[in-house]
Amino acid sequence: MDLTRLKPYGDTPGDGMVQVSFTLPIPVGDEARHAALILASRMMLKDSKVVLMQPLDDSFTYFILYGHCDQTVDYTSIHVAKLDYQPMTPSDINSFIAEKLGRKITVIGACVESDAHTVGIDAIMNMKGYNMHKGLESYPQINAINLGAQVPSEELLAKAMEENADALLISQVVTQRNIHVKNLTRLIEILEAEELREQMVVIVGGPHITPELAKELGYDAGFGPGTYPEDVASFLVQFLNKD
Ligand code: B12
Repeated sequence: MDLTRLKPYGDTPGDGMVQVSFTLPIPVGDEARHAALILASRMMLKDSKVVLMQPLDDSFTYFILYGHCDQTVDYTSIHVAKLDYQPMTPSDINSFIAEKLGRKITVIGACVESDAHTVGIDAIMNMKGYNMHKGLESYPQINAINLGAQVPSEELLAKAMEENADALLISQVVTQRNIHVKNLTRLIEILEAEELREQMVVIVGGPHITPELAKELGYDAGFGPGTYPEDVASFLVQFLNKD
């Protein structure tokens, strides 16, 4: 296969078949189907077919279309920034903390400022965890404190000082009008103004967070969708061990 001209795979290699789904704010019907097909052609899909058209209510319709995409990508030219750590199991992480750091560590988690989406930070922190991966509260060597939703940066930092925290775990889910960037920047600015930035590891996660964005905003690491508690814990303990 020519990886310099990578194409989607449907039935046969390189046939370029893709599936797209979207909702239109119009009632279901022949006109709606036609509108969806025109949109698909303007997305540069060829020979598109509507394979599902379903009313969501009287004035919204959901579509799934199959179509042919001629575009290619040079896979060999792609270089993505990755976090530098070795994945470890929860049991190895606890042993690593006990043996290499020689003390329990404290992490404080929160959805800061306007964000009220706690499911992500709960997945990382809470005892029951996520998808059968237990959260940091279940790690004997980690003192995990979850402050929950809409925590002002000042309140988070006051708690971090009180607990002598090793790390802050920040969650940001809403990205409308770049509010995540504003909230995340505000936290770093306050940390820097209080001369606290070097005292703790600061990690951010959320569905639109990438390692690149996190670095750009002054964070030590960023984790995106599908993160498990042991991913962030592996990174954190290895990062703390470098100091
Ligand atoms: C549940 C939900 C809500 C609930 C939240 C309840 C709660 N207690 O969390 C309620 C109803 C309150 C809500 C409200 C709103 N919501 Co809402 N919500 C959702 C929904 C359906 C699911 C989010 C979720 O729980 N995902 C599951 C978790 C497990 O995934 P996750 O957050 O990505 O977390 C994982 C990783 O990202 C990562 N991670 C996350 N945080 C962290 C932190 C660290 C440190 C690390 C290491 C990793 C990490 O690890 C996690 C596990 O792998 C999404 C749509 C969707 N299907 O995603 C919309 C969605 C997020 N909401 C949205 C919106 C717009 C809103 C509102 C503005 C709606 C409104 N107009 O009022 C409000 C905003 C409220 C506020 N102030 O924040 C939009 C956001 C669009 C955008 N990109 O900005 C979405 C995408 C819906 C949509 N398609 O429009 N919402």
